[in-house]
Amino acid sequence: MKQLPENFILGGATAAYQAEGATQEDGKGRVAWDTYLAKEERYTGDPASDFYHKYPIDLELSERFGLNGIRISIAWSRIFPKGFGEINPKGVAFYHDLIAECHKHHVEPFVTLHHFDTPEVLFDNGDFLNRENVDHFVNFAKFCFEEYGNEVNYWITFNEILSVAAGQYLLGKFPPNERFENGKMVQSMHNMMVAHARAVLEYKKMDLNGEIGIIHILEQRYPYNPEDERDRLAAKKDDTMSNRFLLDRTFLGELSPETDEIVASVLSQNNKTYTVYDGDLEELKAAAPLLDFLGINYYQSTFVEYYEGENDINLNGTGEKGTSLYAFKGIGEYKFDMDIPRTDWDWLIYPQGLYDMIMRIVRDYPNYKKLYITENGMGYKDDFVDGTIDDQPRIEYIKGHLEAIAQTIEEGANVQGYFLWSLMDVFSWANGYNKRYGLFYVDFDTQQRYPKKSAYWYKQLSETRLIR
Ligand code: BGP
Repeated sequence: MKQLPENFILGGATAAYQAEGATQEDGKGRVAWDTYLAKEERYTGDPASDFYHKYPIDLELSERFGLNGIRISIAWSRIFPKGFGEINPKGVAFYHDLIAECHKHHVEPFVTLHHFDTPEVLFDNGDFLNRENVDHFVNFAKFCFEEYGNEVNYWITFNEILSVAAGQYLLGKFPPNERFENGKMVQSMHNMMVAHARAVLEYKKMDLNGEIGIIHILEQRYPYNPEDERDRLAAKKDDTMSNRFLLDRTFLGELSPETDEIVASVLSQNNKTYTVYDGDLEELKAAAPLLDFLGINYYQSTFVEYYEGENDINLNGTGEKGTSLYAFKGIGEYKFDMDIPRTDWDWLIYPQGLYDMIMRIVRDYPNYKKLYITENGMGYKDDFVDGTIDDQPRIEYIKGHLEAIAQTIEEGANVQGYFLWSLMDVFSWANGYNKRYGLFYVDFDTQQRYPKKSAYWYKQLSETRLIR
C-alpha cells in the first residue's frame, strides 16, 4: 500500500465562474460566457454553486473533511468590471473575505488570476489575440499582488492556456466558437505565455514572501499503434502542439529547435503562421528560471492514429458514451477503442499517463522546482439516493491517480500536492450541470451540500496518508 508524505497538500479545486454564481451581482463586469450561454439557452453560469455566498460553508466542510488546500480564482471582472480602469470595491472586498476564511479554516488558498474568464469588453476586443490585453492582464495581476500579496502564499497566473486557445479557436467549444484556426490558437497561446512571463517578472520585483506558478493541462499523447511509424509521428506532432510548446515556453523560454520545426510545419500544412514580437523571447527567458512551481491538470491521455483527411470534430458534451470524434488535418485522429476504461464523456481513465507525464517533466526539464497536481478527477452522473451518494468509481479513479503520483515521488519527483477537481459540484463549461466532479454533492435548486462517499474516503486519506 502506498503512502503520501506528511506535508503533502490534499486539496480541492474551484474556479470563480464555475463556483461563484452571482454573475451580475455587486458590480461584477460581464464576461463573454454570460452572453454566449444566454444565447445558447442550455444553461447559465447562475447559480453555479453559489460560492459567492456559500463559501463559509464550503470552507467549513473542507476543514471537517481533512482538506488543507483549495484552488480559488479571482474573477478579473469583479475587480475591474471592464478589465482595466475603474475598480469595483465590492469585488476587492469579496476576495479579502474569501482568502481570510480559507486561512481561518487552515485551508491554504492557491489563487489563480485567469481561469477562462476574460472580461467581456476585452474579449470582444480580441481577447489574447490583441496584445493590448496582455498589458491589461499584467496590470490586473500587479493590482492583485499589491492588494492581496501579504495574504496569498501561492499564485497561479493562468489556468490551462491550451484549453482556452483550443476551446476558442480549434474545437469550437468555447466562445467565439471558431474551429480549426490553429494559427490563432498558437498565437493566443504565445501571447498568454508572454502575459504569464511578464506577471512573473512583476511579482518577483515586489519581493513578497509567496510563490508563483502556472497551470497547464498536460495529457500524454501515445501512438495508437506504437509499431507504426506514422502513428508515432502523429502522436509526436499532437504532443508538440499541445504539451511541448507550452512546456518549452515555461521552462526554457525559447522553443527547442525540434518543437519550433514541428509547430511551423503543422501550421504551414494549414496555411497558417504566428508572430513572436520583439522582446517576447527576452521576457520569456527571464521568467523561466524564476518560476516556483508548475501545476499539472491531468484527466486522461490520448491515443493518436495517422490521419490524412480533412478536419472533423464531434464534441461529446452530454455524456453519451462513444460519440467523440477528433481528426486534425496534418496531425492525426484520436482513437477510443483501446482496452482502457473511459467515462461517459469518453475520457480515457489512464493513471499511467500521469506517471509518464510527471517523469517526463523531471527528465526533460530538470530546472523545474516543484510540481502540484492542480486538477484531476472524474466527471460522473452521481445518483442521489436518500441523501447519500455512492460514487465508488470516482474513489477508484482518485486512488489510481494518487498511486501513480506516490510512485513518482518514490522515484524522486518533487510533487507536493494534489487538488481534486472539484471541491464541490460546480458548473461545467461545455457540459452544464449534469457532469459532476465534487466531493460534496450540490443540489443546485436548494444549494444544499451533501458529502459523497468519496468525501469520507478523502477524509481517511488525509488522516492516514495511506492510499487504500
Ligand atoms: C479543466 C478546467 C476546469 C474544469 C475541468 C473539467 O480543463 O480547468 O475548469 O472545467 O477541466 O472539465 P469539464 O467540466 O469540461 O468536464
